[in-house]
Amino acid sequence: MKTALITGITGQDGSYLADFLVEKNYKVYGLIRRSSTENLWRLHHLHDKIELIFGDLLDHHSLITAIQECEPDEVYNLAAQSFVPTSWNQPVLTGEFTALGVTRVLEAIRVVNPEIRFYQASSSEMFGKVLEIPQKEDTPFYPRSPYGVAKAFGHFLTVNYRESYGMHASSGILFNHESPRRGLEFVTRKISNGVARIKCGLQDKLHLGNLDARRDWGFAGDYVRAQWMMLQRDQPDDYVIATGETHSVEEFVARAFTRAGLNWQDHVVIDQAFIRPAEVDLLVGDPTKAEKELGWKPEVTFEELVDCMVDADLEKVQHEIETGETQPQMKMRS
Ligand code: NAP
Ligand code: G4F
Repeated sequence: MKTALITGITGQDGSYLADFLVEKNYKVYGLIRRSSTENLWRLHHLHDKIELIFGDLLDHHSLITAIQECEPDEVYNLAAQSFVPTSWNQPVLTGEFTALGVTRVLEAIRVVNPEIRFYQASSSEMFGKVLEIPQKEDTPFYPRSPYGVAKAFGHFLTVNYRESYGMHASSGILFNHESPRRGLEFVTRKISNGVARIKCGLQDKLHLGNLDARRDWGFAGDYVRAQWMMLQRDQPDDYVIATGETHSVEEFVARAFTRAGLNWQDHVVIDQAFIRPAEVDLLVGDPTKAEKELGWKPEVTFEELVDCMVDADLEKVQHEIETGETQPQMKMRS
């Protein structure tokens, strides 16, 4: 039985990766940070199948202790401040988590056991103002947010530890991936949740920013499979993980409202509060290397992804109404 430690296990990808590794008969540990309110909703179904251990990417000592206690074969570093707009409001903290946090994890591995295999959650946000279409592993980076800059640091540090110390450190350059477990602040889930609430009469308008931005959207369940595949290779390397298709936010909106039998033009309001200081206009990845070397292919199409997110939120909102558990929508300015 192999052992894995996942940082960021409470997040979208962490929960899908935990599902995947439990299914593969791994002993799974998840690193969580202390919180005054419970935030384990994505993991409840795994309560007797994984173990949680306290630690924080800001606290080097806690990472060393966690790795010593779990004795993992593989570490998946998914923890990060991952919301792009927050990176302009909290650029220093974003650098601490998302950039220097990678250094702390890699150093902890190097000190405790450099044979541990390491996965770094790099991002297509590093391509930013893209210098090539589609984006490949060797496309130069031009990040457009403090988040993108921090991810570029983590990416090159991973390459550097591989080259400096011969560590089995791989970096997945993942394009946007979504699911019913996506955080409510990201545009896809904001849309699917908004559609469900409008359909159920809980709100009438959905405030959004730039509808022209284009993203290469895939399903998170497909993408965590690629993360695991990278660590099974004899040689560590970097891989673009993407569908190769790009769609605008407007296309996502139109499909989501149609799925619920609504006309998006009746409900969507363009709100300057959601326009970013610098935008990433177009992302589309070329996953050829991952297809050839890992044998990885996405299985869920864009249309299936939108439909499954809307259906899941419709079911969730209807259930909340039936059980009287509906929560007021808090106003968030980004
Ligand atoms: P997510 O849902 O926002 O989850 C982020 C995770 O990081 C949460 O578990 C969070 O814990 C944890 N975390 C944040 N700061 C931490 C700290 N200081 N110490 C320990 N844990 C901390 O993100 P995701 O969508 O699953 O993405 C996973 C990773 O892939 C992230 O690194 C993200 O930047 C990267 N990525 C995501 C995408 C995408 O489209 N989803 C694409 C490319 C790359 P709390 O629950 O305590 O906040
Ligand atoms: O869903 P988003 O917030 O995701 P974004 O910025 O592309 O970042 C996500 O994907 C990255 C991979 O490329 C990850 F590394 C990162 O951690 C995160 O998971 O925004 C997508 C697009 C943007 O162009 C944004 O301007 O949607 C546009 N948008 C339009 N209206 C909106 C809104 N985004 C949000 N969050 N909220 C809006 O109201």
